[in-house]
Amino acid sequence: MITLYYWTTPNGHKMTIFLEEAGLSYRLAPINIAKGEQFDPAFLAVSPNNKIPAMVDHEPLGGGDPLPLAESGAMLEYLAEKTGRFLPTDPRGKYRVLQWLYWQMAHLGPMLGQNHHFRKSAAEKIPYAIDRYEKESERLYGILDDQLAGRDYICDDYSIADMACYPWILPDNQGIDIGEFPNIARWQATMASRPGVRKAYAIADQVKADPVTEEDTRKVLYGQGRRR
Ligand SMILES: N[C@@H](CCC(=O)N[C@@H](CS)C(=O)NCC(=O)O)C(=O)O
Repeated sequence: MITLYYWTTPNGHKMTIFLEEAGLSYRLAPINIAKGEQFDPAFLAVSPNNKIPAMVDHEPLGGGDPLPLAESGAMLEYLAEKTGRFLPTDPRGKYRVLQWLYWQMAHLGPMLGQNHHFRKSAAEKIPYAIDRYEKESERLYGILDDQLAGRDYICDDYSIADMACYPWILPDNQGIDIGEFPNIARWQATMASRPGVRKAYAIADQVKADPVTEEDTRKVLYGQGRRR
């Protein structure tokens, strides 16, 4: 059994997508990050960087005590290794998927996150910052679109790279004209039609029933300094 510490954000969706696709049994522990629940000491013991997603695997790979794990990239890699699914075992195929997984973790997620922050969340609209992250988002969409040309999935077979990238592709929020990226649009439709993906988003809709305001979000999430 796995306990998934979760909220309804792109990084959270990655994990419900994996768990639903693999049919693993898990318990959802919602952590409402707009209400500050990520600073609860019990959660910090699992996720020292105060971010969702995180998990505890009560029957871990290799045996022994329950395994706490944070960082969605590491969690996806761990679950792929544990189940033997969604990550090739041959070295060439495996590292190709990991290359795109780390690309998502290092580029797509952080840059589109900044795009969202400066376009939507920041109280002060700063043209330089909006322009910078919009251009970088367009650049990254272009890289992904090229990779998807002639392929159903990012690395041919469905993998954790697709699960990591898909939740971040939100063109309407990111100032992106998806018409310019036809391979992404096609892949997005394929992803959206997968039963495991549909289930993951249905779970998010249930959890989201607990609404938060932009004001709550601003107070709790932005301007966090050193934790003492
Ligand atoms: N690199 C981390 C990023 C996780 C992350 O940024 N989580 C956000 C929600 S998407 C969060 O928990 N924020 C709470 C906070 O900043 O206090 C991962 O991929 O797991």
